[in-house]
Amino acid sequence: MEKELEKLRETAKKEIAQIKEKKEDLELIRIKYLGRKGLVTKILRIMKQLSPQERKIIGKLANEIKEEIDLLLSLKQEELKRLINKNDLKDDLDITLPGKPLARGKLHPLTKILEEIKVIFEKLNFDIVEGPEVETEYYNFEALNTPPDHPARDMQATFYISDGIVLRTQTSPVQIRVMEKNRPPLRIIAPGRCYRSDAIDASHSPVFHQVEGLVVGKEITFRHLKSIMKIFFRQLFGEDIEIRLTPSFFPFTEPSAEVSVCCVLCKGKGCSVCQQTGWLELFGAGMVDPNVFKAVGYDPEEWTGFAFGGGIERLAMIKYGITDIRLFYENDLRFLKQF
Ligand code: 2NM
Repeated sequence: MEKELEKLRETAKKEIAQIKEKKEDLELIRIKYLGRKGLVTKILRIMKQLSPQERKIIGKLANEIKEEIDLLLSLKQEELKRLINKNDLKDDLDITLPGKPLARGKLHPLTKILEEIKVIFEKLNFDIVEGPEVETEYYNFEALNTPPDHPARDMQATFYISDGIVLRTQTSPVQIRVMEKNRPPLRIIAPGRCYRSDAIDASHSPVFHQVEGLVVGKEITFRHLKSIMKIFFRQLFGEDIEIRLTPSFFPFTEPSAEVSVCCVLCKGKGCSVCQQTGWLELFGAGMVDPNVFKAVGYDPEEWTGFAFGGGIERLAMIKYGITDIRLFYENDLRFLKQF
């Protein structure tokens, strides 16, 4: 009986050692030896028929074998698990493969054209300045020679935060702040977000962007203004572009002008974008009004200067052929992916 048991132990050990990969084989061996009708179980069942002496020895041995098989089976199970994991890695995961490409973001068309504008003016030695979007009426209007009865101060056009506090309607208040803090000569552009309480349509938005420029120095003339405008628009739209200046009015400049470029779409022949005129009015401009210089403590007899400004959306719409200003603010990927 003892010999039989030892033989059982050896064959079980061999069989467990021979298992290569199939987890089911483990279960078959467990049933063969330790199951309800298993070989070791059977011996433990017939114990009652043995003499007390034999029962003691055989019982001990049978229990030992049972525990040993149990242990070997669980060790083998762990081994198989490790092996399977290793094979899975080998078969399914090639860690040398390049990763899935991530969708790449692009610059917003307004950011893109603003970058271009900044580069053009930086090359012309302009400094780029920024300032607050929430302004006092003084910086947004008073200092810019815009009297309280001017149409631009109408409640309809300006967003009031509280008494005397507005959302800036232009970026020129930034230039007032720079002039207050610095002595001439000065050469700056002030780009940024502006607000006007306009009805929304294809070419108007209550939130929009402007870029305004200012040059102050000794004997700065209207010819300098025209020259800078020509250089700027030719760099932005192409070296063959013609520009023209026509009379206009702004409270903060005298004389004032509209700066137009020959329509880039129809080359001046007349089309729907230029309303058959052949010209696109893009910037306002003029010689800084002496009253503006007085407001910032510059002597208008000593210093002269020119200023100009216009909407960035309009420039981008013409440059990229965009026909509705609202597209800039809707974050539609089908639109944004095109630039
Ligand atoms: C424009 C048109 C004309 C302008 C004037 C000034 C300042 F501060 F010097 F008075 N800054 N910007 C100006 C002049 C802006 O935008 C349509």
